[in-house]
Amino acid sequence: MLAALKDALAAAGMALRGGFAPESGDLVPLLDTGATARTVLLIGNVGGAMWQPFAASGAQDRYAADPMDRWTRDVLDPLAAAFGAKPLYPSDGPPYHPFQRWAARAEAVHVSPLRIFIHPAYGLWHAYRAAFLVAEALRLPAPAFADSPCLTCADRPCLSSCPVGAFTENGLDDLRCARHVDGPGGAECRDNGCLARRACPVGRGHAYPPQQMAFHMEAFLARRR
Ligand code: B12
Repeated sequence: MLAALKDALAAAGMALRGGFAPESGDLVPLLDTGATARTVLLIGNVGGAMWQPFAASGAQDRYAADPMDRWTRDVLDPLAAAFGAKPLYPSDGPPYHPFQRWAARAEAVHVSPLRIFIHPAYGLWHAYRAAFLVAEALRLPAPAFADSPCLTCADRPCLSSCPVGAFTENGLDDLRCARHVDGPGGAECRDNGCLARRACPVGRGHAYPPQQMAFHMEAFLARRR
């Protein structure tokens, strides 16, 4: 089952990001049958692999709002049905499903100083597209857990690269960020992606292509306008 799922995901530029056997503290909802899911599979995107399939899908012409989220559902709802899984999405909510908590159960990701999760190989260039809840206990390869690369990063350039200091002790000041990015001095972040995220030395080779950077920035601004 997992090999077939991986192949189907690869066609959409997505990847299986690992999985875990849920426990009560994981806040995993029940299946539609009322039973407890025995496996949660996490699906995501790493590096720029998803951009081309998404751009070629026509979703940006088809959907005026949230085209990537809607395309994700178009791709993954039928796949989940074919695999007998219940799909959950990061944008379901509020209240939101705790995708980052689940991610930390499934693979070697850690909270970065920017609060988004860092992966030892992909750095900050990855995200989650869905969780598939499965009734059966699937045998999953053991995750290759590793320490956070931030522990040995003395300079922490991510924290000094935001032109308006939007990363505060309390997390991202998204209003301050959006005002800058949407303003006359924000073209560099708007067109080429968040300067703080791009300052991270980990996984630079996996950075999203410029069109994807600009797409995510515009989506972030659209939520605030
Ligand atoms: C709401 C939201 C936002 C809001 C945040 C509003 C706010 N102040 O809360 C806004 C719109 C600002 C936002 C922006 C972005 N977001 Co956002 N966002 C979400 C969303 C939909 C819900 C987050 C949430 O409330 N979860 C509920 C809590 C209960 O979940 P949780 O997993 O238990 O929470 C964990 C985290 O909070 C984490 N954590 C966070 N901060 C800290 C700090 C410390 C000290 C510790 C220990 C833990 C910790 O630990 C918790 C427990 O494990 C998630 C998707 C999701 N469903 O999780 C994406 C998500 C977190 N966002 C994501 C991204 C990529 C971004 C952006 C970079 C998007 C962009 N423009 O490209 C920006 C920048 C974010 C930044 N630098 O901080 C990704 C992160 C992927 C990753 N690598 O980790 C997610 C997972 C979506 C996805 N599809 O993958 N986001």
